[in-house]
Amino acid sequence: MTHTSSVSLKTPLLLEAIHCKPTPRPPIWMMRQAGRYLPEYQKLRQHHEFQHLIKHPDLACEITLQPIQRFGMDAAILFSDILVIIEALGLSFRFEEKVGPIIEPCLHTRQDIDKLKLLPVDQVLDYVKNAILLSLDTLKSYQTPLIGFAGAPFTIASYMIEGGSSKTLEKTKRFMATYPKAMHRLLQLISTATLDYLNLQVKAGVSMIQLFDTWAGLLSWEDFNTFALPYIQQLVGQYRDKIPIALFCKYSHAYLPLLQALNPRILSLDWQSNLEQMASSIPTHIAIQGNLDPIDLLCPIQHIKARLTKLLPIIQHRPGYILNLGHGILPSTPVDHVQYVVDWVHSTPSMKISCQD
Ligand code: 1CP
Repeated sequence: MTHTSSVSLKTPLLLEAIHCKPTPRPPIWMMRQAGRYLPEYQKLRQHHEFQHLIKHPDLACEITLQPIQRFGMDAAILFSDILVIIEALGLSFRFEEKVGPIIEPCLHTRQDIDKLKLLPVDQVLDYVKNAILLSLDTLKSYQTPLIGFAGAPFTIASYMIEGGSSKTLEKTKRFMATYPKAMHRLLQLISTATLDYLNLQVKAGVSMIQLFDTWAGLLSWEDFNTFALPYIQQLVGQYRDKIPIALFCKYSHAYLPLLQALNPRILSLDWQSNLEQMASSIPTHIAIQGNLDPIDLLCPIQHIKARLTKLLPIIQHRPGYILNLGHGILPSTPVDHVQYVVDWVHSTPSMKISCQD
């Protein structure tokens, strides 16, 4: 199904939900909605490297728009990657099929960190600004807001130290234990770069920022408090009055009270969190986003329907709810299952509370 522009001039549902206003139905978008499960993305990918796609604003814009055109999602997320920021610190990355990201050179010692220099973010990542500007221009006719994003400092630091993906963060944890001061210098440097990067995105016109601390949930309570939380706090603190920020951290149910205490505008819950409990315990001025298990979308439609039906009490009674997954959509997800979820949300019963105010 192809969705074309709407003629209504109403505030987009996403923006209403971010401000915790009642909406006739919840807005929906999906983490990693622009990507590998889409045949139209795969087609482009046959001809171009991932890097080429993110660095060419016309292609990045085309991919950003794909889930809007195909499904009618209520928000677009810029097609890019959290790792682009490391280029502003003089490192480079590439993606290898079946391996994932490879970061070069990766960091082994204190001296490696002392050698890092922050390059001008607005010059190095000018292509991101151009991709945002082009996407916003094209999104106008769909009246769909654009979400920008960044990795939180801990997650970015972990890629720089591991040199790629890791399920245990062994090197990062050893580095933190051996060189805690150097780790803080690294985190502060990334934080400064990220502030500039968010500034670039906000100035270009995104409506919301999703901050991904994907791997901070692998930390112990003490390490989370020492190495992840203060840097998320810096970013949320600096941007609270400038743009709504959604905080996402995989395996974060234990840390949700800490994230909530930062008073972000939106909490993006992973699929292990008890959404019903969170919907009643998180203060109603904080919007919540989530949290279907991405694997639910690989299951039969009846199962997906049952999962969605369970969301009804939240949809009908909790203003400030954004329907999303609890992590990124998987490459093997059938597109008709994504369409089913979007269609279900579009036809879902209205909120039982007034949508007038
Ligand atoms: O075509 C390909 O082979 C590249 C696959 C791909 C895609 C489509 C990667 C490599 N990144 C992306 C896009 C991407 N990455 C987006 C685009 C917008 C959208 O959401 O549709 C976003 C927001 C990201 C964010 C991202 N990249 C995160 C945080 C979100 C999360 O999933 O936790 C992380 C951890 C990354 C690193 C990364 N980039 C790509 C991959 C496969 C990974 C994960 C590797 C790993 O597991 O360590």
